[in-house]
Amino acid sequence: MSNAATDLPDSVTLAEGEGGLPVVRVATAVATGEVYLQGAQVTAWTPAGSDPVIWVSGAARFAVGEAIRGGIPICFPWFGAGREPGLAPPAHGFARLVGWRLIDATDDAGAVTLTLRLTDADVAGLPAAAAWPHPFTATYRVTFGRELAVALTVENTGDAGVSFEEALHTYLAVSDVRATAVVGLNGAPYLDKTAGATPERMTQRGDVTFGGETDRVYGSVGSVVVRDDAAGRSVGVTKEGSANTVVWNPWVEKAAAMADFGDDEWPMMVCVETANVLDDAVVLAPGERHTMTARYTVTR
Ligand code: TA6
Repeated sequence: MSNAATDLPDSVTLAEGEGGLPVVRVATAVATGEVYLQGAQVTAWTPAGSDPVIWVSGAARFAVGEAIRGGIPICFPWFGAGREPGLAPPAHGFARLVGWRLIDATDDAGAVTLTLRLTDADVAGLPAAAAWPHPFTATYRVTFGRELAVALTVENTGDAGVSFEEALHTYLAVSDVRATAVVGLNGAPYLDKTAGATPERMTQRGDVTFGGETDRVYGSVGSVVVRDDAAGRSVGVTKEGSANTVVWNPWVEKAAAMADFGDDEWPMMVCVETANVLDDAVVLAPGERHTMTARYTVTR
C-alpha cells in the first residue's frame, strides 16, 4: 500500500520532530523506528515485544547543525579528529550535521526500508565540508523489522582517488553497562584511546567488560554480541565491509563533562560501532563504491 500524495507507505510518516527537525517515523506490527533527516540519524528502533534497543540521551540537543547524542550517528568522511590535521572541527565529519534526502520508502510485510542520500552538492559551501572537497554520493538504507539493518554505500563520483573514514556510531540501550559484556573480540588487537595522547596498542583478552571509561578501536571484521545480563537480553551485531569495531562508554567524568549527556546516564548505554577508521580507512578509485553494513538482532 502506498500513500499516493506523498508516495510513502501508510506505515511511514514524515513529521516535525524534536526541535522542529524533520523526522521519518515508521510503525508496523513488526517494529517501530525513527530517522531524523539531519544526519540520516536513526534515533529509535523497537521490535514488537521488545524494549527499545537504541539509546538517546535525555539531554540530547535537537537543533540544526548540532550532533544528536545517541541513536546511530553516521561518522563520515572522518572519524574523531580525522587522520590528518585541518579536518576537525567538527569531530566525526559533517555527514551527521547536515540534511539528507529521503529518496525511497518501501514496506515489505511490515519490514520498512528507507533510502536516504547525501552528495557533495548537498554540502557545497558548508564550512564543515571545506576540508574534504571531494565529489561523492552517499546512500544509506535502513530497514526497520524484527532486525534493524543499516547499509552505508559511498561512491567516488570524482575523477581522482579518494580516501575516507566511516563509522556507524551506534548507541545501544543496556540496563547496566557494569553488568554488560561484549562477546566476540577475544584476541583482537585494539587501540586504547583512554591511554592519553597516544593510544596504546593492546590485545583483547576474553569478553569486553566495563569498569571505567572505555574507548577502544578494535581491528576486527567479525560479529559481536552485546550481553546485557541484568536485563537477560542480548543484541547481536553482525557486519560486512568493516575492519574496525569501536567500543565506547564515557563513564562518570566524561559523561559529566558533556552538556548533552546526563550525568547519571552512562550506565544505560554502550556504543558498539561498525567502522573503517585510521589505517583501515576506505580508498576508492574514480567510479568505485564501497558498502558497510550492520545488522542488529535482539534475543532474550
Ligand atoms: O567513538 C568513540 C568516540 O570517538 C569517543 O572518543 C567520544 O569522542 C565519542 O566518540 C563521542 O564523540 P562525539 O563527537 O559524538 O561527542
